[in-house]
Amino acid sequence: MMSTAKFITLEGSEGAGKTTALNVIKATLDCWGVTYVITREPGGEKNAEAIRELLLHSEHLESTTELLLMFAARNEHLEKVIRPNLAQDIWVVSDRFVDASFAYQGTGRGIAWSTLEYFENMVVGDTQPDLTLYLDVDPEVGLKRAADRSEKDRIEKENLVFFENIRQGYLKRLKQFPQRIKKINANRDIAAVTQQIIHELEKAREQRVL
Ligand code: T5A
Repeated sequence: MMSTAKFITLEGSEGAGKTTALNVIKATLDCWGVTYVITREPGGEKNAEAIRELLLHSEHLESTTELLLMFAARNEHLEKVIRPNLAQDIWVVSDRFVDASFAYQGTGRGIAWSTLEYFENMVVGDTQPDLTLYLDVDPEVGLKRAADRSEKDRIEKENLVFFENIRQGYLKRLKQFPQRIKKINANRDIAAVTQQIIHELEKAREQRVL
């Protein structure tokens, strides 16, 4: 029998509130009685986690190196975690996926959209998410939240313009894939954000997207 497992991804720039959103998704899937794994990018698999270390904690990386490492990690993650789980009828929820590369390496670092599409075709192919929740936060609000929470990694040390560009990248992807990507207004308080996430999940369930 063909697998009916679904693939959900979560996106947003720094301090958007992905940790809270993940907990809401978990609680909803538990309610639905669904079997799932939670994973993340970059990382989610042994080799990919080693690449994550390089990505987040190297002193400096060229933009092209960063792009290649993101997709190398993604390939390991897809081959060893995402596809095998989906094939066994286990849902996959990933904290970030390929849309992040369009936003961070694309509009953030200035790598051409067509280059990103080339790697997307090569590595992701048709393993695209069924649903993506994009937490849209004003960069100033997000950076303040992230700064209050913990020490910054290499990418979080970028300036405000970089994060404004990232937001534009996500909004461009949203325009391209309005059926798959749902925008959540993450500037509001946690209760309001939680409510909208549950609403989007339930709507997708009703529409048999999930
Ligand atoms: N990256 C990733 C790329 O460049 N390209 C790629 O292809 C991929 C996949 C990953 C980095 O790699 C980049 C993007 C990232 O820079 P990461 O640590 O996994 O690094 O990603 P982060 O975004 O840094 O993940 P965080 O765990 O830090 O999540 P969030 O969403 O930034 O933050 P979160 O949920 O911990 O919330 C931050 C704080 O705000 C509060 C929370 O309690 C917390 O203290 N908060 C709120 N406060 C008020 N109102 C709300 N609505 C709130 N929601 C949360």
